[in-house]
Amino acid sequence: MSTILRIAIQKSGRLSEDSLKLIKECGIRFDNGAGKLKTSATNFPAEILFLRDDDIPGYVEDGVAHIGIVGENVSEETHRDVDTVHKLGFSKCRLSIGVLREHDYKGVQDLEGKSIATTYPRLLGEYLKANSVHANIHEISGSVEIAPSIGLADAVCDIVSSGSTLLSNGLKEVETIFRSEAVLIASKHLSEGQKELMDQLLFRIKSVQVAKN
Ligand code: PRT
Ligand code: ZN
Repeated sequence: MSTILRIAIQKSGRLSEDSLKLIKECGIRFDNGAGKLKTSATNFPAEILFLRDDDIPGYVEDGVAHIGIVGENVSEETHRDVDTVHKLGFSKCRLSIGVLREHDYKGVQDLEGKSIATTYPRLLGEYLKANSVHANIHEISGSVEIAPSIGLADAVCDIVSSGSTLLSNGLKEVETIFRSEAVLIASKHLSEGQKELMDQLLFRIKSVQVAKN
């Protein structure tokens, strides 16, 4: 059986467009029919799987996908056993702590005993531990920024890009705990043939990046 490289990318969201663009710029052609969950490249031995970003590290760990494109924030939070192969330079953002604007925040110790709403309990927990702060991590699955204004939590820990979401929810950014961008991750159990294909793709990715700089 001939070797095929299975590449997982986000189906629809902030990573999708740039992930598809990068694959196309690498000269890989495929039929990107709307709503498809899987497609085959026509001029490279690859298949593309369209998934939710949170699921990508797990699929790569299991070897269902051989490589994937995902935010470092998601890759670190899910803590799967995968290799981070290369930084891709797009979808840059940061994971930050925000508190109500009127809060007279003086430093991370102010979070002692407070409750913090987040979808990133693991990264937040590590940060608090490293700073010897004991806070109550309140895990919620979305609309994190609204939590302080409705009395659900004292602070939030969420992804920030421009900062306008924090601002429009009456919050200010007080600590940056993690800086992220899209990365290429790979399974630790690739066959020689799959590795060879990944290296070919990586070579093209690096060439695309060099051409842009
Ligand atoms: O459906 P699926 O699970 O696949 O997607 P998703 O909704 O979980 O993720 P998505 O598409 O929103 O984001 C995918 C990845 O893009 C994230 O994991 C980050 O690596 C990266 N990224 C870059 C961002 C942002 N910028 C961003 N601004 N992810 C989220 N946001 C959100 C943030 O959560 C907050 O609500 O945008 C808001 C803040 O933006 P600003 O500009 O107002 O600060
Ligand atoms: Zn997601």
